[in-house]
Amino acid sequence: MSINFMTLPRHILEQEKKYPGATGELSALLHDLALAAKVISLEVNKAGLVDILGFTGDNNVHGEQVKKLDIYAHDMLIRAMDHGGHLCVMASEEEENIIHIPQKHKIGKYVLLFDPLDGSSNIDANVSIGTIFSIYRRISPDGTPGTLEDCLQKGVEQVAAGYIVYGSSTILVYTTGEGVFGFTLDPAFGEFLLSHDNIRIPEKARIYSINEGNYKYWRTGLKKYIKYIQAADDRDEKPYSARYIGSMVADIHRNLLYGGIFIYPADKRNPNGKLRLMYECNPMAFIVEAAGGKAIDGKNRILEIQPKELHQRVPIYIGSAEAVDMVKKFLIEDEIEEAVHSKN
Ligand code: P6P
Repeated sequence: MSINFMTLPRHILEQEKKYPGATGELSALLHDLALAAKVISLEVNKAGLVDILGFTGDNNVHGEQVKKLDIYAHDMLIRAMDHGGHLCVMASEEEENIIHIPQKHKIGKYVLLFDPLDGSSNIDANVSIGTIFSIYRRISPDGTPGTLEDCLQKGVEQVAAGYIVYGSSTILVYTTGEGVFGFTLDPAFGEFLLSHDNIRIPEKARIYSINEGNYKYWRTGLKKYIKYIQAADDRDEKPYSARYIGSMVADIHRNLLYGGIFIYPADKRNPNGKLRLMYECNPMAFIVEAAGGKAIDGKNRILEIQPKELHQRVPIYIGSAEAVDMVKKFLIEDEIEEAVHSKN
C-alpha cells in the first residue's frame, strides 16, 4: 500500500473538478464529515482507557441498550454537521425522527443520513466498529426546512456514501458514484492519506460471511446455497472460507478488498432481516456497486427499493457479482419450488 501524500481534501477537490456544475458544497460536506471522523476515532481508540465504556442504561429507538460511544459519535456528528450550511436535514440510526438544522444556521441543499457507530455491541471486545454515511440532494424546495421525504429517497439517488472503520488503523472509504477511494488516518499529523486508490471488488472470491448461528431460521434456498459452497472441495473446487466479524463496517470492508459475499438474510424470526436500509444497506450497496459488485435483498437491487420508513430493515446479500448472482439463483429456485408445492 503506497501512500503518495494525496490528502482527502485534495482528493475530494480533484474529484469535484470532474463535475462542471460542482459548487464545492459536497466537498465541504465531506470535509466536515472527515473532521468528525477524526474526533470520533480519537475517542474510540482511547475508549479502553477512559471510563467511556459500559452501558448508559438508556435504550435507542430499537430497544437496544446504548453504549456511551454511540451517543458520543451521534452527538459529535450532529455538532460537526449542523452549522456548515450544506444540509437541510439529517437522520441518524440513533434518533427516531429526522433532525432539523437549527434556525440560526443556513439551510443547504444536501441530506445526510448516518449510523454513528455501527457494530457498537463489539466496543468492549475491541473489535473494529464504524461510522456509515449516506448523502442525497434534497427534493423539497431550497431554503425551506428539510422533510422526511428528503430522507426517504431510493438508494440510486445518493450523491455520495462512505464509511469510517475504526480498527487497527482508521480508514475512511467514500464514493461519489465513480470510483471508490480509501484513506488511512495518519495520527502523526491527523490527515487522511490516500491508501486505497480506485478500489475494485474482486469478481470472484471464496469467502462467505453470515451468522450461521441463525441457520435453523433460514429459508431452504439459503440453506442449500451455504451447503453447496461448503461442499466445494467435493467438486474438486477450491474450498470457501467463512469470515464473520459481526460488525457490518468491518465485514463489508474486508468484503470490498478481498471479495466474497456478506449476507444478513430475512429469517423466520426477522422477516425483513436486521440491517437498516437507509443507514447501512443503501450506503454499502452504493459503495460496493461503485466498486463493481452487487447488492440485493434476495431478489431486487437494494438501491432500487422505495423506502417507506426511516428505520426500515431489509435483507441484504452483497459482494462480488458472481457470488450474489449465485445465491440469487438458489433463492429463486427455492421460491419456485415452494410455489409449486403450495399448489399441489
Ligand atoms: P448478529 C452490529 O450489531 C450489527 O448491527 C451489524 O454491524 C452487524 O453486521 C450485525 O448487527 C450483526 O448481527 O445478529 O450477527 O450479531
